[in-house]
Amino acid sequence: MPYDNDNIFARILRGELPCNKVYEDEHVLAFHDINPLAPLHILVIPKGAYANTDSFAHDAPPAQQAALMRAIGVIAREQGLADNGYRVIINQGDHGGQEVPHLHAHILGGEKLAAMLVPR
Ligand code: DGP
Repeated sequence: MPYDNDNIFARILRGELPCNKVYEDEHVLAFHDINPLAPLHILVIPKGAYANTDSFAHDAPPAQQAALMRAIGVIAREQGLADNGYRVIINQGDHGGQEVPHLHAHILGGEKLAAMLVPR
C-alpha cells in the first residue's frame, strides 16, 4: 500500500491537526485515541511515513523499529499500567481492521479487558 501523506496521523505529525499528546521522542509520537475503547486508550505512532506493520518491519531503520517498542513500555509505566497489565494491538490491513493508514499501536488498559476475540 503506498503511503498516503494526507492521512489523519500524518497531519497530526505535521501539526496540522491537534492531538492530546502523552509522549514524544525522536522517533515516536503518542496521544490519546479520539474514540477510547478502555479507560486508557493511547495510540503510539512512528514519526516515519510507514502505512502499516508490513512496511515498517521491512523498510524502517532498526533504531526506529526499536523505538516504537521501547516507547510502548515507557508509556505504559508512565501511565501506571505496567503492574496490572494492558493490551497492545496493531491492526494491519483489511483483514486486521486497520482504518488509518499510518502504522499505530493501540495501548489499552485501566481495567480488566474483555477477551480479545470471540472464540470460533
Ligand atoms: P485502527 O482501526 O487500528 O486503524 O484504529 C484507528 C484509531 O484511530 C481508532 O481507534 C480511532 C483513532 N482515530 C481516528 N482519527 C483520529 C484522530 O483524528 N485523532 C485521534 N486522537 N485518534 C483518531
